[in-house]
Amino acid sequence: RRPGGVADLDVQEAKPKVALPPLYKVIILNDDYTPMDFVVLVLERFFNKNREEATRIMLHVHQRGVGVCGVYTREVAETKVRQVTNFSGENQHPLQCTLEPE
Ligand code: NFA
Repeated sequence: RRPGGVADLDVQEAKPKVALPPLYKVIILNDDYTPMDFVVLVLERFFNKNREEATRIMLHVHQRGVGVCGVYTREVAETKVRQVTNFSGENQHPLQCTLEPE
């Protein structure tokens, strides 16, 4: 019971709430036209992957159709999607990037 509490029966102890924010996967999708090197560059530039990891993810997407580039809070994930979409469009590549709740 803490100072200011009223009665033992109806005073709830405050439980510290430490809820983590919801997380979102940023996904890239395979297509037949975007060059492999461009996808690797995107993964290095926007998802902070080294060449080896970027190549692994790119090949996974190429072979399986879809792959996770990273997991972020909503605003960060939305920014990544926008950056990839803009960068792909500027370079006339159809690379698609989206976000999904984890
Ligand atoms: N499938 C593309 C190609 O053969 C490469 C690619 C990989 C595109 C991953 C998009 C995502 N050039």
